[in-house]
Amino acid sequence: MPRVVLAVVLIAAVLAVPVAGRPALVAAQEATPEQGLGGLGLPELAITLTAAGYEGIPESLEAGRYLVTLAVAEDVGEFGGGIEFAQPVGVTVEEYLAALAPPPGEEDAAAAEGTPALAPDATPAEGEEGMGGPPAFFYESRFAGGTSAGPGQSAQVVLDLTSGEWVASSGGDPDQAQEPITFEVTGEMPAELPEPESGATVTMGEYVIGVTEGELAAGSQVVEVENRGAQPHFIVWFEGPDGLTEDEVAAVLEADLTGTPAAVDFNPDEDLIPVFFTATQSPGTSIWVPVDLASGTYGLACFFPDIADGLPHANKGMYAVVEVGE
Ligand SMILES: [Cu+2]
Repeated sequence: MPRVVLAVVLIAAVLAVPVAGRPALVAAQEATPEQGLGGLGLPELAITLTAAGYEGIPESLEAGRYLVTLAVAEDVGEFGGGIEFAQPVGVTVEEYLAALAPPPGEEDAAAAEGTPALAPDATPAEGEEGMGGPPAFFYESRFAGGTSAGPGQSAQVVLDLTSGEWVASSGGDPDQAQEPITFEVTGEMPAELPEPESGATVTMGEYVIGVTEGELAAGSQVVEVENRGAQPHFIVWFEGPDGLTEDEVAAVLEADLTGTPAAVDFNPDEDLIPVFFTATQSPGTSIWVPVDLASGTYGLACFFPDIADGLPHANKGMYAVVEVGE
């Protein structure tokens, strides 16, 4: 398996962007059912993530729109952890799992390399830039989304699980050694799927990301994240210094790509703080997540590797700066 595949999977994870010296996932989601996701009568999937593994995923589920609650145990580690739901297409589950597993030694190497400001893992491995992008199955597989939380915290997400074989995993996060869980989803999707109310819709596409309905506000709210594009996308939400501009984000992204210092008047390693992550979603999918935002300046960026050249989507312009007011 080419090394770039690992890079792809790693960044598809970014579950708890493992950045030394930066706060882990800030308590971005302390969702409670009162915020609107609990009253829809959706089937629920309560999953616990401990250092030992994922618990609470049955071997077989009915197709449907699920309210997933992920409780992350304290023993998971300082960066917490997450879950991503993927249905391999074009490869067997075994091949997909093999692509998720880091080759021996890779884990330590990745940890030792240090982490540039935004999403370094999305950079194609040296010497592989010319290979024309990651393998096709990565773009054909069905990514339903997912969520993450810090140690001792929990997070919720509403997502759709359609009929077929699924893999629940960290998406290959090297900080998460837990074994992926495979499970089967049977039956047809219900014709009527309740749609959670949301305060804002964030839309992803090539190569744009933005709030297309409502607005992000300070405090607790449900946000719909939809992929209207042709490739898989995910979002790293980060808080930046007040007044952060898109030009500054562009400068940091370019610097990450080239390995040079960014010409910005803040320290990207300390001042761009990942606060939230929503896992990879395939075209046509929506998820609903409760988020709790402080007022401030946020950046949203996708680091999924592009189908054409493997470059992170953020480096093709897929980022946005959003002001969240009081
Ligand atoms: Cu993307």
